[in-house]
Amino acid sequence: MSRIFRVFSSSKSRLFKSLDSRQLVTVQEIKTFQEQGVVCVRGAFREWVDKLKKGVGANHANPSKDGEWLKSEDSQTFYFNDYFNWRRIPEFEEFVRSSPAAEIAGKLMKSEFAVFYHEHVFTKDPGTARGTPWHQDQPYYPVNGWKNCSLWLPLTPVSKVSCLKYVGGSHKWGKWFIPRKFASSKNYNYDNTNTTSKQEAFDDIPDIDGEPDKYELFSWDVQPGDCIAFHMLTLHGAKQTTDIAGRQVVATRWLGEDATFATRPWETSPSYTGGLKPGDAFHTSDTFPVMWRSEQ
Ligand SMILES: O=C(O)CCC(=O)C(=O)O
Repeated sequence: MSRIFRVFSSSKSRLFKSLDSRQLVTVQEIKTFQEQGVVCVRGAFREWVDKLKKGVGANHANPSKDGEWLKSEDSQTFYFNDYFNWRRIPEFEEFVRSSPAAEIAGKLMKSEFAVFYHEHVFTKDPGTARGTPWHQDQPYYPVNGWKNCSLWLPLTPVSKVSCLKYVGGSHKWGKWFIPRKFASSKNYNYDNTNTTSKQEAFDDIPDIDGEPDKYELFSWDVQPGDCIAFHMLTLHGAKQTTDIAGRQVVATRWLGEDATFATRPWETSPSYTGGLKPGDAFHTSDTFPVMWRSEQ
């Protein structure tokens, strides 16, 4: 092959690669995710919606030991959540292995590779009064490291008022907050006056609803197949769902090359350790497989 042809064909393949990547996630979306801690990516998963709905049906019919049906106080309606079922629900496994989720997450995290942590189903029945308490995800998890990402993927149309709200930039505050139980919206038991190092110090979540003007809040009207990608330290929460069809969501959680196993002052969820000890890298455990690698 002549040198000119080789140069042309390699720049051509680079061009196609960058076009292909742009279709999945743009440079601007990566920048927004990094700076704001949350970004809405439109339409990447439309062809996966029916399959994921089937998976949610299977999950509802047969929840795991961690599945929770949280009843509304005023009606027979429920807020359901369950996680880590992808190995026994084929529709979820196919999504995790074959959809563009791993690549999108890997690129947003700016990671060499994307490790799959777990999937998480959230469904709200039409009319349920249950909201989602403000929280960050990472304090619940036995995960340290900066490169991480959740893809929150609605399977029903979700209006801006029923959507999660995200506090822009909160992933960079350098603060970790005490987790709250979804059942009661109350803090986990934790005495933050009794800590020996800053690293162990977890704060109370500020009163975001009481002073919304103090924060840059993001939320969107989203359609099935869109996704909202957010950092595991980004504060988020939701009011009750007013959408007629309720709201069905599958979130997938992804970790990058710097993610290591950690302990917390409470029982972490998921409880699966994959045999990891504190400080071990997640990608060294078969429980948390690498699903995508950068070609660079
Ligand atoms: O959709 C919800 O109600 C909660 C989702 C959530 O908190 C999450 O994906 O981390």
